[in-house]
Amino acid sequence: MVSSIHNMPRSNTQDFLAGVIEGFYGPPWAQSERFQLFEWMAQWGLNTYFYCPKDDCKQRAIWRTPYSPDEAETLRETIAACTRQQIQFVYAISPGLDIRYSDPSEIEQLQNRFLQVMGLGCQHVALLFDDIPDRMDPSELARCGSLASAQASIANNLFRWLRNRTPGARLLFCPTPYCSRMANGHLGGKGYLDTLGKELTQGIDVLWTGPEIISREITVAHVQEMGSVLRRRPMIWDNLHANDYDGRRFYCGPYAGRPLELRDWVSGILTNPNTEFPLNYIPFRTLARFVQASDPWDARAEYLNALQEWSKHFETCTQPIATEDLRRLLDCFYLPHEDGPEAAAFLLEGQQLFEMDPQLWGARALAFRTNAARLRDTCARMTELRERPLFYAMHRRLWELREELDLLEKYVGFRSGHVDPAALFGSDFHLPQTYRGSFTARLQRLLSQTADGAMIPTQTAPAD
Ligand code: GDL
Repeated sequence: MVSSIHNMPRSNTQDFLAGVIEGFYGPPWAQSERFQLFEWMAQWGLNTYFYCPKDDCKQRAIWRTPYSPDEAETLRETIAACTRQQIQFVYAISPGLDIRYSDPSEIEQLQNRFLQVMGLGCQHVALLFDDIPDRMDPSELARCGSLASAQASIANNLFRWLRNRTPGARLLFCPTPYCSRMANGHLGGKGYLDTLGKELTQGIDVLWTGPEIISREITVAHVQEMGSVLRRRPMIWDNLHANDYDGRRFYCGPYAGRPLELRDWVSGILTNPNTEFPLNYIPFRTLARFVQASDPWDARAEYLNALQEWSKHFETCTQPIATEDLRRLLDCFYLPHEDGPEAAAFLLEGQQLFEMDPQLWGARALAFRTNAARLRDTCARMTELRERPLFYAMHRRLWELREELDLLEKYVGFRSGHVDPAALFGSDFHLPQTYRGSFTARLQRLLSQTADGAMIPTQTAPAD
């Protein structure tokens, strides 16, 4: 399997793209946030910014409609800001929702868009076919042979055109199955990736998110195998810190679950992070360190260093927040598959207490209540942050955490008070309808997920 030149270690690090994808669902970043990003990137050595917010309608939903003069001006400003910081700007378009693959006028539409952004100073472009229906109109399918062939043919055509105009320009391509789980489920049709690997012109980069959309780990063996299938080193589109799929979470843990050697087997690493820009300091900082590090990668140590830097953004209008309080709080918003160690220890203590007879809790109950109350108070203190956008970005999730900590603290207090074990606990602050409510929450309670991922009907009647 591991045989071809595509599996030879990288030799030319200048071609290695390292940086940030603005590629999530939800509100795109503000210009001021992008400018801050570019400053950080330049300072930390990240070289690529990839523009493809899913909810820039002209990027995806109405991709044929040109940008208005105002919109074009905003893009021009963004591209110029990148250029000033020597960051490569990549403009991506996602025509897959309704493109007619075999209609040559569609290629013209794509060229027109690329011409528009090139006129604004952009050099590198991308063609994305993620999150689209994987079925083609039968007559189109008959003409093109397969979805993979249809997409490859469009990309090859554009690549030729692009390179004729600008020999150094890059074209990045996101396949319809962009992780192993999708490929294994034959999304895009059987053999999609094989066909793509064979038919896509060499020189076009292929984006890949790893074994999963949100990959806990990406190993060297995995990308070597993908390199063989795709016949080129994959370009990692990393969703490790993306949070657009769950409004209750955000991730400010370190870049983790990827060995440093990964860098030798991919053509770049680009992260598509939290939708809320202010929450991304540690994801960006630790990715930048990862790209340049030479020591063995210690994700927690890197996290703590980055947190030290980020803590300056947590200045308040009253007393400072203690470093350990900030660390405990942010450990609750760590990584998708992993709580930070301090949050994990707190949760474990809660689980163990609840498995015990409250009569035996003793000093453990008091310690748990003290920790819960302290964490709850740290949540409350975030309202004092001077950097308001940072507070606003976290606020809803902090409120939710605060409610839960408050409830737990009260519950453990009640049960430790030598009450009749049959006595029912209630809280005036956590009432039906207004606490843990919403139609969506009620729907969520209809099905439960087992540890291995199976969905089963929830046994108990859903309460509100
Ligand atoms: C996706 C989308 C991305 C989204 C992410 C996390 C890719 C290639 N596409 O599937 O836009 O932000 O998941 O929800 O990852």
